[in-house]
Amino acid sequence: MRERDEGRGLSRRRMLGIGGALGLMAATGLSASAALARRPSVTGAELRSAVPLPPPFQVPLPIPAVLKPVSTSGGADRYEITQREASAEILPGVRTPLWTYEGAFPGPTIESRRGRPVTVTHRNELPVPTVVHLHGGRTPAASDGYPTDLVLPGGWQEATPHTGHGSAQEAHGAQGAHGAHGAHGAHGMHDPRAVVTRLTRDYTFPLDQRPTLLWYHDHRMDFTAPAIWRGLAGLQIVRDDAEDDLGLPAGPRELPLMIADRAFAADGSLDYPSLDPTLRERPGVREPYLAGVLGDVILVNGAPWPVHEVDAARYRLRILNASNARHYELEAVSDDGRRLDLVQIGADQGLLAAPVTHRLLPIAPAERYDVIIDFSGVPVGGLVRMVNRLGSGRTREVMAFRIARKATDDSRIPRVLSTDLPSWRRSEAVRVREFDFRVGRMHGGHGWLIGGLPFDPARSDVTTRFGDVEVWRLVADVHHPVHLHLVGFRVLSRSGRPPLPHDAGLKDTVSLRPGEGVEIITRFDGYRGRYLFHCHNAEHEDMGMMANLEII
Ligand SMILES: [Cu+2]
Repeated sequence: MRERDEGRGLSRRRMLGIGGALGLMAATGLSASAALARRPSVTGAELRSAVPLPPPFQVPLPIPAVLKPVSTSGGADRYEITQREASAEILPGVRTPLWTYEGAFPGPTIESRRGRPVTVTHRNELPVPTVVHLHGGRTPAASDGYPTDLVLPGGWQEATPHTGHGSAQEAHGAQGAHGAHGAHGAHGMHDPRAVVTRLTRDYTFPLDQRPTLLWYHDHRMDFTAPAIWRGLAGLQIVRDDAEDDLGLPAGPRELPLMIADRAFAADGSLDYPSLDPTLRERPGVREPYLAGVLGDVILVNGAPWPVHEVDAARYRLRILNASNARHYELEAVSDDGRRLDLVQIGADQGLLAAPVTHRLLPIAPAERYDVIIDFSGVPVGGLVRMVNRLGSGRTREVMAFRIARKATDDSRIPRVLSTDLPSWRRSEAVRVREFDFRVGRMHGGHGWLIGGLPFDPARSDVTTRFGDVEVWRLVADVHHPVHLHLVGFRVLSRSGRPPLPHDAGLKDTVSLRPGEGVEIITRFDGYRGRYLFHCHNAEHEDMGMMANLEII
């Protein structure tokens, strides 16, 4: 197995920075399909930590605490989350300052039931404005965390105009007062529809949607990537009776796994190549990292290469790739080199119709996979490593499971998991749209563009009628994990061929590979209002790769 890896090591480990992208696409005149033929496995550049890193599989896997509601009356649950600075011992013996939800990274998990509304009052005690988005939530626009719907810190003063990308368009007006409408993006674009609050904001989530794993994270205009990197990410789980009745592994045999890479500076802080480390004024990252920021430490639930003791039984792994730019191809390998099946039961937007068995599971930033793994065939004392086939050196390991004891197991994997998946047909689509996701010129520098344009909150990009079914064709230069707010979609095709096995089910993020064209189909319903679609490589998102989606 090792030899085979070495044989294709060169291409497997090739990383594509923005220079590489431009080199492939523009300077040499290579077409997208030629770029695809070279198959770079990663888009982005890796930071190297300046502190000693611990050996793998020493730190126990943390399970994020479940947040207690402050009220459950009136058929709805109310929660309060304070966003504040905290520090944590992520690497043994090293203190790391973080930006957190409730002092923890990941933030506390919110457990919720389908159709039971949840209101979360977020209080911003961080030094910068924030925005909360519940990724995968079917949420009214007012609570969806539009990037200019800022929650300002108590004492926030409007920053002086930065000279960021040197654009003449960057004329800032005066920021509106307390609770005012209107906000400015860092590139000086006034957004008259923004609803800005000071200190707190109530986000209301009806959760009238299929049960699944959601995640909440920061979505502030121009500064989403560094804010998530500093720790602003947490999980929310939606359940319902039908799923509870399936007999899937549950309780301690259901594990949320938030995978994220990070790098550490010499003083123990999280390293990140921000142009403005205060994250107050000038957005963006240093040139080598424009295509994405990768870390050399793999965290699962905030712990480096953790280990978890398990029974020799089935487990349900609810995997989220919360990395800014890193892609993974996960496989589970036992001591004797045997690969365990990863039986996928759910996608971003809930249960599949039927299980799909993988040996190798690709997972792009923001994607979620609901997977059953069976440890019953592994001897007690054995170790099963979760390996990332796209990594090299330390980033090849993710975490491990140590089989601690024999155990009885009455869980099962039903052959039919759900019968409510939408089955939209091409013939139902009232229109087909095409969007190019490409590197390009933006504000005098390099940016990431959709249809040749960088994000502008004031521009109409897509306007669609409530209830319309549409087919979208998404075309990529390098890797772009494309995310639609509000709606789930089905993958119809990849470069004219049938979808891949892991494209099954209802998704809200689809991984475009270099040079690929992916067709998706969806119905725009749920709520009317202003939403977004964007690349979920968080650096691309901050540097232009978003667009407006208005449902009327
Ligand atoms: Cu992208």
